[in-house]
Amino acid sequence: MSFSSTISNTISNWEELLEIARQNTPARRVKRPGQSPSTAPIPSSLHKLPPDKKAPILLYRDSNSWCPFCERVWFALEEKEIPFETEFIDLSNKPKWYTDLVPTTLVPAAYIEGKLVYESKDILLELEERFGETLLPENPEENAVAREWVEEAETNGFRNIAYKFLRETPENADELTNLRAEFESKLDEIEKSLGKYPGSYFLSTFSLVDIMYSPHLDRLAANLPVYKGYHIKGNPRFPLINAWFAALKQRPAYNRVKSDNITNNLLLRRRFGVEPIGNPLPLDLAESEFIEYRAEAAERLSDNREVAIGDILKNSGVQSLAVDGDISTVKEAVDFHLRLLADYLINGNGAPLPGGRTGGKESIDPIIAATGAITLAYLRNRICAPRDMSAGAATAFRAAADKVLASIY
Ligand SMILES: N[C@@H](CCC(=O)N[C@@H](CS)C(=O)NCC(=O)O)C(=O)O
Repeated sequence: MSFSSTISNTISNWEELLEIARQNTPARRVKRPGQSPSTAPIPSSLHKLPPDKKAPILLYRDSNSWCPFCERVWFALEEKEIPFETEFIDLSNKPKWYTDLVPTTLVPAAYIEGKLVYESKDILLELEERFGETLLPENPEENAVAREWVEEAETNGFRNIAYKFLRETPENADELTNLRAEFESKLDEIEKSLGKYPGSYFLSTFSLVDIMYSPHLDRLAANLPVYKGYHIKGNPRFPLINAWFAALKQRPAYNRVKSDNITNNLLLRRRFGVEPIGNPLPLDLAESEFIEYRAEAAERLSDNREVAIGDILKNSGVQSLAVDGDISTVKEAVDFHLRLLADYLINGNGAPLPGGRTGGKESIDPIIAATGAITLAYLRNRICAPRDMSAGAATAFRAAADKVLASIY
């Protein structure tokens, strides 16, 4: 069997796809050849750094960009528009120099103008100290409340109670009811705090308090529907928390640093072995947002295709479809289906069906179809936001992968 060039040529080549994608999105990342992760985000404030000057911050964060505490720091750096460099730490195999350097051995840690600081809260406060109190209210009384609430976010037990409810599955129904009631009463406290000042944020302006809570509430809002059948979003008991989520969504920095719901869902299952009982939240992208995010997803896929193809060939199982040890057809079919996906991301429903079929009558070679199905299913679950692309782009990417996958058979 060989991969027909007539079929392959039905889709633009990678250079064309990349060029069109780039015309439709400003999103770019830096490539990190041979390293994990294979790309890194570019701080939105990098242009503020004079040439030949080093960024004032070096942030140590987790290589998969899952850590909610690292997200807090990244969120603040983006909000404050401070240029920074990132060094990624593999948490499954922390380097000795890192565990020697940071007393807690945890991420995040940061060199801030040469001073080592660790613990996300302390890093946030140090940034306020050195780069202006832009994330603390000006009014002295409110400023004091903000500082108190930042401390409280670490000591009020919210996180422990919330993650206990999320991760534990007690046999006894009463125990589960108690965990849920305890969690809801913590959310009631947050709801009450959100009602103390005008506007949608904790204080009368966006502040460190919002940053302390957002990575955790985001993960809970994404995971509780799937793993506990419990909804924060859309729950009439928490109108102010819902308004707060809506306000966060308007902030560009938040959209750069957050994870998408599916990344959160997949992580919980993989990392903590929790079994899903409910459905993921519906896609949280407006139709107008889809267009730019689809272009970003296409740009990421086209720009980083070599790494994606290498990963698929090595880890997805497609190799088992090779005939007589010849991987070339499988490789071409992987490449073809990825171009099909990029094309679909760019052109939407105008994109042709696999194999150039128009009415679905002629059937495609089964090995090519199977390779395509594996490729798309693998990548759909493999991509991870914000490690590989923004949350919005990841949402658009997965929706497109599902759509192309559904057209294969
Ligand atoms: N209180 C710390 C918590 C940091 C933390 O728990 N980091 C986790 C990642 S989410 C970590 O480094 N885990 C690695 C380990 O436990 O070895 C902070 O706010 O910075």
